[in-house]
Amino acid sequence: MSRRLAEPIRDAPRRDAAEPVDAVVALGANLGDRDGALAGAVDALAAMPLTDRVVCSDPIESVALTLDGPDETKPGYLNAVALVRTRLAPAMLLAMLHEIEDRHGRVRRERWGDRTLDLDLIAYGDVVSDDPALTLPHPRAHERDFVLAPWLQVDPDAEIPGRGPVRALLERLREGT
Ligand code: PH2
Ligand code: MG
Ligand code: MG
Repeated sequence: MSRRLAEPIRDAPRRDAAEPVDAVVALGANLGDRDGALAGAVDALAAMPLTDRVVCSDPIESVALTLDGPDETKPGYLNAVALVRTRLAPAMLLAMLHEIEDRHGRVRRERWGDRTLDLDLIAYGDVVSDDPALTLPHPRAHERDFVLAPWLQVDPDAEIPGRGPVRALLERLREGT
């Protein structure tokens, strides 16, 4: 091979691996050892490949939201939000969240039913996607105070792509406007 042909390859800019992205994961549990499930999930998030930082909010108590609205008769939830810096692609990250849920005995029976552990991918950087397999940002995150409040704790300047600052969304929700 001539030197001329080889050169462009040798001089081509190096393709770096994907840049890390800040993903937002909501954690929830309303059955069994809720504290243990959330703590175990944070450890499992930190142990994911291509993931170098996990910061989790304090857990908060919240009333179970059902398809018919808040239900005080259901076991209460412990919710938290984790910021996860990762180079995992969104679909791979989602698959890993499901795997962690499964390891915590998650049973998928009823939509919005009681659960030992729920891990929802709320945002992945500023990606906006209406893919039914993974809608980003999460289509209902902006209307859930149990997501917005802990998110604000770990990132006071957080924004939901296409919706605006989390702080303003939470204020609006609490004012009921
Ligand atoms: N998750 C649900 C359904 N209802 N209610 C509360 N308070 N917290 C949750 O995380 C939650 C819920 C389905 O994902
Ligand atoms: Mg959920
Ligand atoms: Mg879920």
